[in-house]
Amino acid sequence: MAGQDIVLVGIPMEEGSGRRGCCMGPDAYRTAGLEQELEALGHTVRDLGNLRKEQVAPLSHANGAIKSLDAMAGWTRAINKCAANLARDPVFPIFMGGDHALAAGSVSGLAEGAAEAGRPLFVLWLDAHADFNTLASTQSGNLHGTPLAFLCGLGGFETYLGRPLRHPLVPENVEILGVRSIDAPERELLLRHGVGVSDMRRIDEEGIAAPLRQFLDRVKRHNGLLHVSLDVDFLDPGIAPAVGTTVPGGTTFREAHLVMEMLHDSGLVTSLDLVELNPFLDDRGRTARLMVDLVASLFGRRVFDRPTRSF
Ligand code: B3U
Ligand code: MN
Ligand code: MN
Repeated sequence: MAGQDIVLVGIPMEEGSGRRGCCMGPDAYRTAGLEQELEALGHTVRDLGNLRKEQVAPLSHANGAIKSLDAMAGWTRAINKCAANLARDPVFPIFMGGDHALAAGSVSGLAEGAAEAGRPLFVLWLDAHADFNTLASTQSGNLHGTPLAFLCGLGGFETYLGRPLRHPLVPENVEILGVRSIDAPERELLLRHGVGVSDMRRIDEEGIAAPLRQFLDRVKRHNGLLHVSLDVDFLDPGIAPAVGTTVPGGTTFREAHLVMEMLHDSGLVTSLDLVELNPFLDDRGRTARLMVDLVASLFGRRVFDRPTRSF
């Protein structure tokens, strides 16, 4: 992964979460020095600035709990086009959110690029939640709880793109890691569709490296592209308070860095979402800085490199 051409895209979307503040996420990453850290590791970085959502005529749904469906559709369409274009270039896109609903656009666009390249797209979803609600099943109405169900081709999401999803993910090619909060209907849907799920129970028993290694082996065997979607609430709220939906019992500082280092060593990762950072809730920028440090680990920063010996 040395010397990559990285493209940063700011996505100040917050309508998918139940509260305000994620719109400041992209600027918090800039302030925390994401670009400079990546350049210091020998990569080239181009910041495209912030994307804007498309304007969509008002949309409604039978589920009256649903919030901001028009905004969701406008963002998904804009992000999808941007991601599909970036997927055709030999660059590594980082989508700086923004709430997790943005992944409906980023991953659907990247899936179009993967299909054109004739390679399967795998997704590692690092999250306290499964984000596998449908428009019919969501009780909160917060659409950041739905992108993975949309991306796996579940029905009823036609409003998001205003057309059918061209390249749904194969649910077996998705691994949700670190999950510890799943709604009852989500549990049923995850099982029915065969999505890979490694919950905190498994991580406690086997360590975080075991499920990750298994998944990475699968990606490698299939010559897949690998997208990583990193939700701040994957981390324990004690180290990452700047998120609207904290769930106790999250990954530790050491587990999270190990995941990033293993991902780096695999050489398989081709794109990244950074989502759910709410700078309004942060404690002197510490969550933003931790996220930047994790990205640095993903891009090759390490504690101690032993030079390879020639004898
Ligand atoms: N599953 C719940 C909670 C939730 C999902 N994603 C977040 N929270 N961040 C829901 O609202 O769909
Ligand atoms: Mn999420
Ligand atoms: Mn989450």
